[in-house]
Amino acid sequence: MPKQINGQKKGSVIPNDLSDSFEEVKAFLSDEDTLHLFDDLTKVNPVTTTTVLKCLQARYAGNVFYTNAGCSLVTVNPFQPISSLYSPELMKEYHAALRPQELKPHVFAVAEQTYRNVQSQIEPVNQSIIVSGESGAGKTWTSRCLMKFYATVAASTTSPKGNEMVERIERRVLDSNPVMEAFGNACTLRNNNSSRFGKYIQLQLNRSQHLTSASIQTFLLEKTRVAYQAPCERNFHIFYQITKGATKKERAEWKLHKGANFFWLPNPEKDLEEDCFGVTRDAMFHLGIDCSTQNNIFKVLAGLLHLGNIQFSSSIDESQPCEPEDDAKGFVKTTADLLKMSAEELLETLRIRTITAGKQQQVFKKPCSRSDCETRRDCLAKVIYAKLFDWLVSVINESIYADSSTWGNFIGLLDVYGFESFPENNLEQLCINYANEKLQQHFVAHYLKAQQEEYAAEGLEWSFINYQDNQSCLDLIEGSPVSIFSLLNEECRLNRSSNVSLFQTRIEKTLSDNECISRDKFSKKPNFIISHYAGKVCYQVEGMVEKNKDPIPPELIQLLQTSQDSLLQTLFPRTEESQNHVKTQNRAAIVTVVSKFKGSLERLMQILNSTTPHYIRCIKPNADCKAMTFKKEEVLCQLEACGIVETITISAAGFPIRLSFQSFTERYEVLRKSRTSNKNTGRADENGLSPAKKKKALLDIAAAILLFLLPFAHFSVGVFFQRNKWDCDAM
Ligand code: AD9
Ligand code: MG
Repeated sequence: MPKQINGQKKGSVIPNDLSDSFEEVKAFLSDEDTLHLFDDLTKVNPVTTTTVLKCLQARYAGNVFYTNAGCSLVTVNPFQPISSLYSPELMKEYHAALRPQELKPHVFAVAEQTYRNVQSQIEPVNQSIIVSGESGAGKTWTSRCLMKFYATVAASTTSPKGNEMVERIERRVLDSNPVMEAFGNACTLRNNNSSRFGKYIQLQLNRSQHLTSASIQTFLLEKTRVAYQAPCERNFHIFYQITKGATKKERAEWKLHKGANFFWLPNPEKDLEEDCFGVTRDAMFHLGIDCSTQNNIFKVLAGLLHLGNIQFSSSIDESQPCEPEDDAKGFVKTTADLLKMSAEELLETLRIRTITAGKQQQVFKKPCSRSDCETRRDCLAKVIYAKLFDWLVSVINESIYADSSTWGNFIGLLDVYGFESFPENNLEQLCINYANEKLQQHFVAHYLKAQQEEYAAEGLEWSFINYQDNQSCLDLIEGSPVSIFSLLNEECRLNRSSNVSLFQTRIEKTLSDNECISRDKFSKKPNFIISHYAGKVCYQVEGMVEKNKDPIPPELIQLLQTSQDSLLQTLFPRTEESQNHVKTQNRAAIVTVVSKFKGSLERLMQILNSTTPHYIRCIKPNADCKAMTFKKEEVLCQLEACGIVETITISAAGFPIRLSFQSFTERYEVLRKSRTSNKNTGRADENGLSPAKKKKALLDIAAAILLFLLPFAHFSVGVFFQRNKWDCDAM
């Protein structure tokens, strides 16, 4: 933990000449009626969770949902559409503003500032906007707003590939949203439109700052949802869209007769679809997925719904395969028809395991138990859906990506699933919460830690502010030599039949030194509790190792390769390589779910670290998603968890503008006394600086001085004066 390096009180780095205005602000603040006027939480004083909370509450009550918090923007979800807040006129206003950050806090202000940063060429030029917050807080909504903003202000001037028939790039980028959400979002207990995958989209700009290309990277789709939905939750939206939105002809073709019941389609009565199917189809079309391919996709999805209705009855004789229950026999046939494969082979693959053993690679067949049959059925659905999702992402990327020679810099938008804690949590929640820990660490490292360390290195007077560092929690989850991930991977590698209680004891014994782990002793199920930065979560151990292994029986892939369906043939091609893969899969080293996820997150972190980050913190003001309802306790928990108060305290007391020495000299060298003025000639001086450049630099300086005079705003040029012994006479 950082220690106090001087005797100052927290947040007391306020110049004496500003202390009068400080007193004024304090007096001003004591009047709660005016709290909502504070656009920036750093101006609230004293900065405590209570004053910050009161300020946000007062603003929310006054229909103000955005507030600056130093380097980040805080949004509080209104849970009701407010059209005037996102109008094209408002977008233009922020885009045209001389200083967008001086307008009312808004997601457009962040978007515009980020856009200008790319232009300013101050390193690093590439930008990232990291949108965080718990499930239902408004991350996806915010990301959509950002995308709409860039699609408007950075609209390209040329037709795509010179072809008027192809939709413009901005349109295609926006159209990726309804498609990705239809296939990757679902109604959960926390959010009716919960993202069940993480997304990082790069909006790539050419030299004229026009959007010319984009690319999407996704993270860990929660594919188990296809075959299992927790009570009161639903499957992915697309399944409801096809069952509600299909035409009569399509219904007949996809065998989705009105009133049909599907196990994998729970809670269909929740009417969330409206006309979403039409929107999804149009968007798919604009992205280059023609009607016949769409038809093919929906037919396969209908096939999965039928597959879910195949139930097995236990076999009395273990040497005999389980039979599908009487009314499930029809579903075997419809599934096979829709997936264009043989019904017999489908049934055989679900009920009989093929084992290859011995030096001669002898093949044995073994009937599966009822629960094994069901696991294989679920696995078949998951493997098809996950492949389909990845394929869709690649099709979207093909449609929106242009050769890298056509663009130079990018703005990346990150929208990952929010922190989750359900009554029952498993590997999915562990991965989701791990991703959130990583992002929190990025924020802490980038902002809180780096800023304070830099002040110390610069020798500035500064009192360190304590903040919650989540390193030990990350060590617990992913660290080496031992962590939860390493123990899970070891279980998978040893491939022994997992004993849940033993595994729990191993976790407890091996990791007991870490202060972030404990156990719910009152629960009958083996579990472990992790104290995350955002709260404690109890994880059930049962099923975790199996989920981490995510085994796909090779026979299932072989079955899919026999399909006559053109989409399935694309998803599961019969190449020699894939045949070999099927053969060797049993022997190959298992790449576990957590290893893959960790790898993709590390790559993401590398990208984020190479960009200038901007943070948007979304707050969910009530767990019930009720419009205009602000529950103090719930907001408080989120403020405390994400370290907002520490951020504000540091921002309020710190230096808001930071330039590298090189950028600073390039900009302001003109003002050095020794340089001769050539104001009237219009020619550049010996440094290559034209009068226009000088004028700009002088204006910059004037603006900086004005900023400096604003209460609590400091100009960090002082940092460079101290460090580089700059000749200040000219100023
Ligand atoms: V999750 O981690 O994917 O489960 P998100 O993405 O944080 O979650 P989302 O953006 O989906 O939450 O927002 C939840 C709901 O809040 C939306 O469906 C909207 O109905 C509502 N919302 C969010 N932001 C706004 C807003 N700025 N104005 C109006 C909003 N409604
Ligand atoms: Mg979301």
